[in-house]
Amino acid sequence: MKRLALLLLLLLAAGAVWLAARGGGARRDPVERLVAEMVQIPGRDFRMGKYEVTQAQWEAVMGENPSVFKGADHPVECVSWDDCQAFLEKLNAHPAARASGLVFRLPTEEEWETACRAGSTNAYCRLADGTEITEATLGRVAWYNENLSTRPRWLSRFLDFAERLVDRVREVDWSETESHKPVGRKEPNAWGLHDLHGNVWEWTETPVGEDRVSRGGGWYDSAWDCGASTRCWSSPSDRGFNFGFRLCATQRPAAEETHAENAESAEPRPGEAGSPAGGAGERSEPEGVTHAEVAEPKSRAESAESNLSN
Ligand SMILES: [Ca+2]
Repeated sequence: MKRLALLLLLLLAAGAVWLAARGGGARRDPVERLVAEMVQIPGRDFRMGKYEVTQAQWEAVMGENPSVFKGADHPVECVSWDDCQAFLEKLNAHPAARASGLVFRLPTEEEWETACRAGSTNAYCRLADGTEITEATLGRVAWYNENLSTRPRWLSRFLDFAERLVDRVREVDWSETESHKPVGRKEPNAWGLHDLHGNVWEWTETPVGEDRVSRGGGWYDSAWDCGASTRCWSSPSDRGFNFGFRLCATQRPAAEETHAENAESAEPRPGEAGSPAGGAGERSEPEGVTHAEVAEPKSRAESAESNLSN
Protein backbone atom coordinates (compact mmCIF):
# COMPACT_ATOMS: atom_id res chain seq x y z
CA MET A 1 0.00 0.00 0.00
CA LYS A 2 2.81 2.32 0.93
CA ARG A 3 4.53 1.49 -2.35
CA LEU A 4 1.43 2.33 -4.33
CA ALA A 5 1.10 5.66 -2.54
CA LEU A 6 4.76 6.42 -3.24
CA LEU A 7 4.35 5.51 -6.90
CA LEU A 8 1.32 7.76 -7.20
CA LEU A 9 3.20 10.58 -5.54
CA LEU A 10 6.10 10.16 -7.96
CA LEU A 11 3.75 10.12 -10.94
CA LEU A 12 2.04 13.29 -9.72
CA ALA A 13 5.38 15.03 -9.20
CA ALA A 14 6.57 14.00 -12.68
CA GLY A 15 3.30 15.28 -14.16
CA ALA A 16 3.64 18.61 -12.37
CA VAL A 17 7.23 19.04 -13.61
CA TRP A 18 6.15 18.21 -17.17
CA LEU A 19 3.23 20.65 -17.05
CA ALA A 20 5.40 23.41 -15.59
CA ALA A 21 8.03 22.91 -18.29
CA ARG A 22 5.38 22.94 -20.99
CA GLY A 23 3.59 25.99 -19.63
CA GLY A 24 6.84 27.85 -19.09
CA GLY A 25 7.82 27.41 -22.72
CA ALA A 26 4.50 28.50 -24.09
CA ARG A 27 4.14 31.42 -21.71
CA ARG A 28 7.11 33.45 -22.83
CA ASP A 29 7.43 36.77 -21.08
CA PRO A 30 5.42 39.33 -23.11
CA VAL A 31 8.20 41.93 -22.93
CA GLU A 32 10.87 39.48 -24.07
CA ARG A 33 8.62 38.57 -26.96
CA LEU A 34 8.06 42.20 -27.86
CA VAL A 35 11.80 42.84 -27.91
CA ALA A 36 12.51 39.68 -29.90
CA GLU A 37 9.94 40.44 -32.59
CA MET A 38 11.61 43.52 -34.07
CA VAL A 39 12.15 43.16 -37.83
CA GLN A 40 15.19 44.72 -39.52
CA ILE A 41 14.02 46.93 -42.39
CA PRO A 42 16.10 46.19 -45.52
CA GLY A 43 18.61 48.89 -46.39
CA ARG A 44 17.69 51.01 -43.37
CA ASP A 45 19.15 51.44 -39.89
CA PHE A 46 15.99 50.78 -37.95
CA ARG A 47 13.78 47.89 -36.97
CA MET A 48 10.00 47.81 -36.75
CA GLY A 49 7.73 45.78 -34.57
CA LYS A 50 6.39 42.77 -36.43
CA TYR A 51 3.01 43.46 -34.83
CA GLU A 52 1.15 46.30 -33.18
CA VAL A 53 1.86 46.34 -29.43
CA THR A 54 -0.63 44.01 -27.78
CA GLN A 55 -2.69 44.43 -24.65
CA ALA A 56 -0.72 41.69 -22.84
CA GLN A 57 2.54 43.48 -23.69
CA TRP A 58 1.22 46.86 -22.58
CA GLU A 59 -0.05 45.36 -19.32
CA ALA A 60 3.28 43.59 -18.66
CA VAL A 61 5.07 46.95 -18.84
CA MET A 62 2.46 49.34 -17.41
CA GLY A 63 0.53 47.12 -15.01
CA GLU A 64 -2.88 47.97 -16.48
CA ASN A 65 -4.86 47.64 -19.69
CA PRO A 66 -6.73 50.75 -20.84
CA SER A 67 -8.34 49.12 -23.92
CA VAL A 68 -12.08 49.34 -24.48
CA PHE A 69 -12.24 46.07 -26.41
CA LYS A 70 -10.33 43.52 -24.36
CA GLY A 71 -8.17 40.70 -25.67
CA ALA A 72 -4.63 39.82 -24.54
CA ASP A 73 -3.31 39.38 -28.07
CA HIS A 74 -5.36 42.22 -29.55
CA PRO A 75 -3.60 45.54 -30.12
CA VAL A 76 -3.67 47.86 -27.15
CA GLU A 77 -5.86 50.94 -27.76
CA CYS A 78 -7.04 53.99 -25.89
CA VAL A 79 -3.39 54.92 -25.48
CA SER A 80 -2.46 58.52 -26.18
CA TRP A 81 0.84 59.59 -27.69
CA ASP A 82 1.80 60.74 -24.19
CA ASP A 83 0.92 57.31 -22.79
CA CYS A 84 3.19 55.75 -25.45
CA GLN A 85 6.08 57.90 -24.20
CA ALA A 86 5.51 56.62 -20.65
CA PHE A 87 5.45 53.06 -22.01
CA LEU A 88 8.67 53.59 -23.98
CA GLU A 89 10.46 55.00 -20.95
CA LYS A 90 9.58 51.94 -18.89
CA LEU A 91 10.32 49.55 -21.74
CA ASN A 92 13.77 51.03 -22.37
CA ALA A 93 14.60 50.52 -18.67
CA HIS A 94 13.44 46.88 -18.78
CA PRO A 95 16.23 44.26 -18.55
CA ALA A 96 15.03 42.53 -21.75
CA ALA A 97 15.22 45.81 -23.70
CA ARG A 98 18.64 46.64 -22.29
CA ALA A 99 19.98 43.19 -23.10
CA SER A 100 18.84 43.61 -26.72
CA GLY A 101 21.14 46.60 -27.28
CA LEU A 102 18.21 48.43 -28.90
CA VAL A 103 16.61 51.76 -28.09
CA PHE A 104 12.84 51.67 -28.53
CA ARG A 105 10.76 54.61 -29.73
CA LEU A 106 7.85 55.40 -32.03
CA PRO A 107 8.67 55.42 -35.73
CA THR A 108 8.59 58.65 -37.67
CA GLU A 109 5.82 58.63 -40.26
CA GLU A 110 8.40 58.28 -43.00
CA GLU A 111 9.82 55.16 -41.29
CA TRP A 112 6.30 53.82 -40.79
CA GLU A 113 5.45 54.30 -44.47
CA THR A 114 8.68 52.69 -45.65
CA ALA A 115 7.97 49.67 -43.44
CA CYS A 116 4.35 49.53 -44.57
CA ARG A 117 5.03 49.70 -48.30
CA ALA A 118 7.77 47.04 -48.30
CA GLY A 119 8.79 48.35 -51.73
CA SER A 120 5.33 49.05 -53.13
CA THR A 121 4.69 52.35 -54.88
CA ASN A 122 0.90 52.16 -54.99
CA ALA A 123 -1.58 52.94 -52.22
CA TYR A 124 -0.99 49.70 -50.29
CA CYS A 125 1.78 47.26 -49.45
CA ARG A 126 3.70 44.61 -51.36
CA LEU A 127 3.60 40.95 -50.30
CA ALA A 128 6.49 38.49 -50.17
CA ASP A 129 5.57 37.03 -53.59
CA GLY A 130 5.70 40.50 -55.20
CA THR A 131 1.92 40.98 -55.35
CA GLU A 132 0.90 44.56 -54.71
CA ILE A 133 -2.22 44.94 -52.59
CA THR A 134 -5.00 47.08 -54.04
CA GLU A 135 -8.24 48.41 -52.59
CA ALA A 136 -9.99 45.30 -53.94
CA THR A 137 -7.56 42.96 -52.15
CA LEU A 138 -7.00 44.99 -48.98
CA GLY A 139 -8.92 42.38 -46.98
CA ARG A 140 -5.94 40.03 -47.38
CA VAL A 141 -3.81 42.20 -45.11
CA ALA A 142 -6.16 44.45 -43.14
CA TRP A 143 -9.02 44.47 -40.67
CA TYR A 144 -11.10 47.48 -41.66
CA ASN A 145 -14.70 48.50 -42.07
CA GLU A 146 -15.32 46.35 -45.14
CA ASN A 147 -14.61 43.09 -43.35
CA LEU A 148 -15.82 44.00 -39.86
CA SER A 149 -19.33 44.98 -38.93
CA THR A 150 -19.05 48.19 -36.96
CA ARG A 151 -21.45 49.46 -34.38
CA PRO A 152 -23.07 52.90 -34.58
CA ARG A 153 -20.57 55.67 -34.01
CA TRP A 154 -22.66 57.34 -31.30
CA LEU A 155 -22.69 54.10 -29.37
CA SER A 156 -18.98 53.56 -29.54
CA ARG A 157 -18.35 57.08 -28.26
CA PHE A 158 -20.51 56.62 -25.22
CA LEU A 159 -19.73 53.09 -24.18
CA ASP A 160 -20.69 52.99 -20.55
CA PHE A 161 -22.64 50.81 -18.27
CA ALA A 162 -25.86 52.81 -18.32
CA GLU A 163 -26.17 52.67 -22.09
CA ARG A 164 -25.98 48.90 -22.02
CA LEU A 165 -29.44 49.02 -20.47
CA VAL A 166 -30.96 50.81 -23.39
CA ASP A 167 -32.96 48.58 -25.71
CA ARG A 168 -31.04 49.53 -28.79
CA VAL A 169 -27.81 48.45 -27.16
CA ARG A 170 -29.25 45.03 -26.39
CA GLU A 171 -29.55 44.41 -30.11
CA VAL A 172 -25.85 45.03 -30.67
CA ASP A 173 -23.62 42.02 -31.07
CA TRP A 174 -20.76 42.53 -28.64
CA SER A 175 -18.60 39.80 -30.09
CA GLU A 176 -15.05 40.51 -31.09
CA THR A 177 -16.00 40.57 -34.76
CA GLU A 178 -16.96 44.19 -34.24
CA SER A 179 -13.63 45.59 -33.21
CA HIS A 180 -9.93 45.04 -33.82
CA LYS A 181 -8.60 41.50 -34.12
CA PRO A 182 -5.68 39.66 -32.55
CA VAL A 183 -2.47 40.82 -34.18
CA GLY A 184 -0.88 38.75 -36.92
CA ARG A 185 -4.01 37.08 -38.33
CA LYS A 186 -3.75 38.80 -41.72
CA GLU A 187 -1.01 38.20 -44.27
CA PRO A 188 2.25 40.02 -43.63
CA ASN A 189 3.78 42.41 -46.13
CA ALA A 190 6.94 41.49 -48.06
CA TRP A 191 9.08 42.24 -45.01
CA GLY A 192 7.06 40.12 -42.64
CA LEU A 193 5.15 42.92 -40.91
CA HIS A 194 1.47 42.45 -40.05
CA ASP A 195 -1.47 44.83 -39.66
CA LEU A 196 0.22 48.01 -40.89
CA HIS A 197 -2.98 48.56 -42.86
CA GLY A 198 -6.00 48.54 -40.56
CA ASN A 199 -6.68 47.01 -37.11
CA VAL A 200 -5.61 50.14 -35.16
CA TRP A 201 -4.13 53.50 -36.21
CA GLU A 202 -0.48 53.68 -35.17
CA TRP A 203 1.06 56.70 -33.49
CA THR A 204 4.28 58.05 -34.96
CA GLU A 205 6.83 60.54 -33.64
CA THR A 206 6.06 63.03 -36.39
CA PRO A 207 4.50 66.32 -35.25
CA VAL A 208 1.98 68.49 -37.11
CA GLY A 209 2.05 71.67 -35.05
CA GLU A 210 1.14 70.56 -31.53
CA ASP A 211 -0.40 67.32 -32.81
CA ARG A 212 1.15 63.97 -33.73
CA VAL A 213 0.61 61.90 -36.85
CA SER A 214 -0.98 58.43 -36.88
CA ARG A 215 -0.82 56.06 -39.82
CA GLY A 216 -2.47 52.99 -41.32
CA GLY A 217 -6.17 53.34 -40.46
CA GLY A 218 -8.09 51.12 -38.08
CA TRP A 219 -10.84 48.54 -37.88
CA TYR A 220 -13.44 51.28 -37.98
CA ASP A 221 -12.10 52.93 -41.13
CA SER A 222 -12.42 52.81 -44.90
CA ALA A 223 -9.94 51.40 -47.40
CA TRP A 224 -8.83 54.96 -48.18
CA ASP A 225 -8.06 55.59 -44.51
CA CYS A 226 -5.95 52.42 -44.49
CA GLY A 227 -3.73 53.58 -47.38
CA ALA A 228 0.05 53.64 -47.02
CA SER A 229 0.13 57.43 -47.45
CA THR A 230 -2.99 58.42 -45.56
CA ARG A 231 -2.21 60.41 -42.44
CA CYS A 232 -4.28 61.55 -39.52
CA TRP A 233 -3.17 63.81 -36.72
CA SER A 234 -4.49 64.47 -33.29
CA SER A 235 -3.52 65.85 -29.90
CA PRO A 236 -0.83 63.83 -28.06
CA SER A 237 -3.29 63.44 -25.18
CA ASP A 238 -6.12 61.97 -27.31
CA ARG A 239 -7.12 58.38 -26.77
CA GLY A 240 -9.42 56.22 -28.85
CA PHE A 241 -10.44 52.60 -29.26
CA ASN A 242 -9.02 52.93 -32.74
CA PHE A 243 -5.55 54.14 -31.70
CA GLY A 244 -2.57 51.91 -30.91
CA PHE A 245 1.04 51.85 -31.90
CA ARG A 246 4.01 49.81 -33.06
CA LEU A 247 7.56 49.96 -31.86
CA CYS A 248 10.56 51.15 -33.81
CA ALA A 249 14.10 50.50 -32.58
CA THR A 250 17.63 51.45 -33.42
CA GLN A 251 20.91 50.11 -32.13
CA ARG A 252 21.98 51.69 -28.86
CA PRO A 253 25.22 53.65 -29.41
CA ALA A 254 28.21 51.72 -28.01
CA ALA A 255 29.25 54.58 -25.68
CA GLU A 256 25.75 54.78 -24.26
CA GLU A 257 25.71 51.04 -23.75
CA THR A 258 28.83 50.99 -21.56
CA HIS A 259 27.48 53.97 -19.67
CA ALA A 260 24.23 52.12 -19.08
CA GLU A 261 26.14 49.05 -17.89
CA ASN A 262 28.20 51.11 -15.45
CA ALA A 263 25.12 52.90 -14.21
CA GLU A 264 23.30 49.63 -13.71
CA SER A 265 25.26 48.64 -10.58
CA ALA A 266 24.52 52.02 -8.96
CA GLU A 267 20.83 51.74 -9.73
CA PRO A 268 18.06 51.14 -7.21
CA ARG A 269 16.06 47.91 -7.52
CA PRO A 270 14.52 47.61 -10.96
CA GLY A 271 10.84 48.37 -11.08
CA GLU A 272 10.98 51.12 -8.43
CA ALA A 273 11.12 54.81 -9.30
CA GLY A 274 12.96 53.75 -12.44
CA SER A 275 15.35 56.22 -13.92
CA PRO A 276 14.85 56.61 -17.67
CA ALA A 277 17.27 54.60 -19.74
CA GLY A 278 19.92 56.59 -21.52
CA GLY A 279 18.46 60.05 -20.86
CA ALA A 280 15.23 59.70 -22.73
CA GLY A 281 14.66 63.43 -22.44
CA GLU A 282 11.90 65.33 -20.77
CA ARG A 283 8.47 63.85 -20.91
CA SER A 284 5.32 64.78 -19.10
CA GLU A 285 3.51 62.02 -17.26
CA PRO A 286 -0.06 61.67 -18.54
CA GLU A 287 -2.05 63.62 -16.03
CA GLY A 288 -5.05 61.99 -14.42
CA VAL A 289 -6.86 61.55 -17.71
CA THR A 290 -9.37 58.80 -17.33
CA HIS A 291 -9.40 55.91 -19.71
CA ALA A 292 -13.09 56.47 -20.20
CA GLU A 293 -12.21 59.34 -22.49
CA VAL A 294 -12.59 57.88 -25.91
CA ALA A 295 -11.38 60.03 -28.72
CA GLU A 296 -12.33 59.37 -32.27
CA PRO A 297 -9.61 59.80 -34.84
CA LYS A 298 -9.82 63.36 -36.04
CA SER A 299 -11.20 63.93 -39.45
CA ARG A 300 -8.02 65.78 -40.21
CA ALA A 301 -6.80 63.06 -42.48
CA GLU A 302 -5.22 63.43 -45.84
CA SER A 303 -3.22 61.48 -48.32
CA ALA A 304 0.38 62.51 -48.05
CA GLU A 305 1.36 62.28 -51.68
CA SER A 306 4.26 60.24 -50.56
CA ASN A 307 6.45 61.55 -47.83
CA LEU A 308 9.06 59.30 -49.27
CA SER A 309 11.52 60.29 -51.87
CA ASN A 310 10.72 57.14 -53.81
CA1 LIG B 1 -2.40 48.97 -37.90
